[in-house]
Amino acid sequence: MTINSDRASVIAALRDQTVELPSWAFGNSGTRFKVFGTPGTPRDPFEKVSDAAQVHRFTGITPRVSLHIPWDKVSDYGKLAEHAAGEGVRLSVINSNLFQDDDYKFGSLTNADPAIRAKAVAHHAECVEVMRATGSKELKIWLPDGINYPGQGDLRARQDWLAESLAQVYAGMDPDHRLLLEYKFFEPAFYATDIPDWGTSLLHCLALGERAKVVLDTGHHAPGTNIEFIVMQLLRQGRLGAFDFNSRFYADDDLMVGAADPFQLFRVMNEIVAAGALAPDSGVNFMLDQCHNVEPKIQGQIRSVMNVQEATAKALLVDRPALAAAQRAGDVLGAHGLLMDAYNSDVRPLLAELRQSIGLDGDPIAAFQASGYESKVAVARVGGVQASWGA
Ligand code: PSV
Ligand code: MN
Repeated sequence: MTINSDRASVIAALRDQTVELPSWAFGNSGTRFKVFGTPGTPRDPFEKVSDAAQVHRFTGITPRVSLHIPWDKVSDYGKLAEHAAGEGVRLSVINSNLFQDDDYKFGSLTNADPAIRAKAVAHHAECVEVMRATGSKELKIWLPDGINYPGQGDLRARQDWLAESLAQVYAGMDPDHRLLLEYKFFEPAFYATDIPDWGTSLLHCLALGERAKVVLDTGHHAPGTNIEFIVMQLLRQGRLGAFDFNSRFYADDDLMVGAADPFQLFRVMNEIVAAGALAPDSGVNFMLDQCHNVEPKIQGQIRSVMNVQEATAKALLVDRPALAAAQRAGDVLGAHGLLMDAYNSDVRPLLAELRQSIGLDGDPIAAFQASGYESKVAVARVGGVQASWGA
């Protein structure tokens, strides 16, 4: 077996890694058939942030929380930011919402009606205000717009309206703000989505300017898509702004990252490491975008973070000089074997050691379970309305 033997550099890279958590992962979620409640589910953004902080407390690598507006609307964002700081985390990416207003039935930033497009642009101005109040530097837009039937809308006009609307949103942002533009191949629209792929997202980002970057949600591709190729290509262009990590078996399942296809996650992290994009100043924000329908939510987030760490550690174990030599020599099986040597390494002892070296328990899930937090909040959080995806 041949792997990278520079253990110190592997540990140093892992020590610097961070993952951002989504506030909505801590609320209830489900399918269109049923949303199950869970004792102790947060009832407001403050409680969601407290739960997110638990993940950071036990993994040590999740110091940031993304918010979704209006789901996380509060009257005093300064107070929410202070609450986060008190819990040892900070508020980060602000996600806009263009999919839950009746006016957006036929589109938001792409609507044929200029008044509705203006309303969608104004929503982003509101999100930028939230960014100023929370200190967030990134605005994330996922566009649900699209059409269900051929002929229903003018594909080209919708792109033009989108470009115009996005330019207005971008113009309203501060010079140190970044716009993160997410793509998704289908759902809620079934025939044609207005930003269905990385190419469309990239074209809009290029038209907007340097501070517009693409978000790659791992669940937003057709089955069989080579996601690591997209990662490599966006990195080459300096336009990979962020990941929304999750797993999919069929559609946009939003399951725990690394659960469906740990080898794919490794291949993605392999491109990241190969391009030097793991470094904190690389401009790539590694985020989770998941829902925990049936598993305990905080533990689900901890497991996901551990899966990302394991894939990263394996990617760091690739013997890159040996791999480059094998690739150049046309040694097909040798090169493939080098990748598989890293992938098949058991990195769990290394990660446990890393955690212990920063004063954490080597087993974050067991330590969290032993902390009694879940039963404490189940008793404390009675009454009120449990937060839910979409509320
Ligand atoms: C859309 O499916 C998406 O991936 C976007 O990132 C949304 O903001 C998020 O999910 C909400 O769950
Ligand atoms: Mn997403």
